[in-house]
Amino acid sequence: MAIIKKEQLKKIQRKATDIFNRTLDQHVTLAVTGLSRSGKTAFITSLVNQLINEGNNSHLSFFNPVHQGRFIAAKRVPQKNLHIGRFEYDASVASFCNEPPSWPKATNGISELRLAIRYKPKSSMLKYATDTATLYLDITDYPGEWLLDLPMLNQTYEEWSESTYALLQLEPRYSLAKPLIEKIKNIDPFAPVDEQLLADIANEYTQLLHTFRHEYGMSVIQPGRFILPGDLADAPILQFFPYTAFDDIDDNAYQNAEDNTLIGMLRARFVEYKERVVRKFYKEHFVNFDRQIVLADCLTPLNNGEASFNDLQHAITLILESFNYGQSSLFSRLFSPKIDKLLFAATKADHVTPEQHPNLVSLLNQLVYQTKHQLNYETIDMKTLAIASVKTTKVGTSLHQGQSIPVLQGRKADNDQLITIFPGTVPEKLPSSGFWDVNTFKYIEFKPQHIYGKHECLPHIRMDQAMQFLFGDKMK
Ligand SMILES: Nc1nc2c(ncn2[C@@H]2O[C@H](COP(=O)(O)OP(=O)(O)O)[C@@H](O)[C@H]2O)c(=O)[nH]1
Ligand SMILES: [Mg+2]
Repeated sequence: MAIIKKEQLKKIQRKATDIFNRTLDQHVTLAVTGLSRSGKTAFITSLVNQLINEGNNSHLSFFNPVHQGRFIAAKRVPQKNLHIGRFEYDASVASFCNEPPSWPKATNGISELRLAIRYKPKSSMLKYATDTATLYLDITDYPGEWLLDLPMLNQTYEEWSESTYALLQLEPRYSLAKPLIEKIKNIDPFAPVDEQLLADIANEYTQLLHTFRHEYGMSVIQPGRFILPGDLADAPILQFFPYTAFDDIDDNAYQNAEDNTLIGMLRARFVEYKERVVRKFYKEHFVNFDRQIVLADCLTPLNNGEASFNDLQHAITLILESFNYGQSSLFSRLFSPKIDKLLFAATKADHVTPEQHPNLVSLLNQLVYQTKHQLNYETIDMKTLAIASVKTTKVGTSLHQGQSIPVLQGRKADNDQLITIFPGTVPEKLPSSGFWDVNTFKYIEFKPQHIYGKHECLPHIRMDQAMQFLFGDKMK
């Protein structure tokens, strides 16, 4: 009899705890973005790897739940949105375990992964209510290029063509775009549309965007979907281009052009793209994000030179528009976003010696905050950090002309050669023109270090600080 009573009591207690747990469960949607090759896949892989292997020599002392001994365990659980691709964690982490190790494969769209993180709540009320609580973390990976399209929502096809044309006038874009601009000049915009011609020129424009991005390290790529189409690859909605000869045509004729003319079709596709691609992304995905990390690789543009660096600066200004929640901003008028914390992280900090990290952060600060005074970020808590999701180098010192200087040691990505270098200094401020003549910074691609299995933690720099800012407050 006594036993039954005890059992029943336990059952009631468990039920009560369940109810409490359910109400105490927290849920955070964390969005990870950045331009292609800024390190999104590496960041998510590292974050998941650190959390699910916590305790196995992970280094997360700046992540409060770990530091305070309240972290219990994290595991992957089925994602919430079944229509979105899965983030390929297993394949990504396996690439670091291979011999020789390699970087995960490049991705071109949106993907998702869900973690359940169990922890002991700190606050006394919660402590007596339940032993453990769970934070569900939905992580979404999406291309930063998609945010570059936001300003298009406010433009007509004519305005967009003109602003794109102005951008194409600047080097290095101009020399590369000249043949295409000439070709566009020579077509009759009011002739009945030739679908093949339109597809061919759109394809040429897309190739040009790839060249800007991948060969010249330019960051402002519009439309962003053209180089990162996700599931829209080859869809006609991505087949249009800026008409670069508006000055030569009659405005009335343009306004009255039917959809079956070349220019009419271009205009119709542009409008369709804005509605079905740009607006759809913000409405279906962006408005659901609670927390956002924007990854920026400042080191590659620094290595590429002035044009590439200035373009990064321009891209960051455009990206920031998506977080400009001021009453009068385009963004707030169109959507009701709810992001309350925004982290800007300078990635690949393992490419510079540690004493350069403060400079890297202050450079990023200047890139981010240059426009801050014009915008209204009151509702968002913002922070900047220098991180390495996957640390590839070891720090040491070396004697140079009788002086001890900090150096890095790592394996070169192309030939696996072990090298020791001083990669150079990072400017603390936005470089002026004179800087580029004396810039000595050298970016060498490193191979990741091998880990012995997926249960081993990847070496990192400040991933714990990133986690603390992004969701540590939800695990109190
Ligand atoms: N040294 C170093 N290189 C990194 C790091 N993260 C990314 N990379 C490099 O940047 C490339 C692109 O990273 P990835 O995560 O695929 O970028 P994504 O296109 O934004 O997803 C990788 O292949 C690496 O060469 C890092 O933390 N340290
Ligand atoms: Mg990726």
